[in-house]
Amino acid sequence: MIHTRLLLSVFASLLFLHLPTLAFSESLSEAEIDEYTISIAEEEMNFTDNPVKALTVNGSIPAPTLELQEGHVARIHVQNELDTETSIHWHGILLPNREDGVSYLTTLPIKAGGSRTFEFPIIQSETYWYHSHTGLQEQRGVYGAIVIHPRKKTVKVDRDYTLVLSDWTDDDPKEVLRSLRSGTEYYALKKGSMQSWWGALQAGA
Ligand SMILES: [Cu+2]
Repeated sequence: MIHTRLLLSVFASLLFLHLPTLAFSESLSEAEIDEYTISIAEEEMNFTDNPVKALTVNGSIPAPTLELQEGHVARIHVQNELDTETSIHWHGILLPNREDGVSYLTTLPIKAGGSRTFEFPIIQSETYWYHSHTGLQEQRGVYGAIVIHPRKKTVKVDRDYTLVLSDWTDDDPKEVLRSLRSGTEYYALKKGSMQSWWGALQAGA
């Protein structure tokens, strides 16, 4: 798993210090359901005046923030509009293994044109994220925040904001990976940050 993204929530750090108090065994049928449908598709996006193919969730990058409530049950329908398989991993969420979403490890992939409904009790709070765990789909846009509100609010706030920080490149992530692996200093050259032995010698290093 590549953890290149930093998720921040302005309110996250202090709100949720208490430990989960519920066990998985809480009856799913009695709990309230927090339900979402998310749809993964390929679309043209334009962040740099240069339209490129990207992967969106419900038409956006980042994916929509899923707001859940501790003590409820999450029911999330994932639709795959791609012509290739996909997956969604609920990063950092305590859940039954089969709902974890990592293809070929805990959960079967969602086939092209297929869908899967994930369902799990929400036994924790705080800010997390979700992302595709297939190929480099996450790098192309399939990531978003999960905000789980605690049972008991311990900090009074007027308004919560969720901030998702990520980077973007118009280049195909596969090409980025290839360039990085080839060890040709491609990106250092491009940014003019190539180390120069001659420059270092001249500077008396
Ligand atoms: Cu992850």
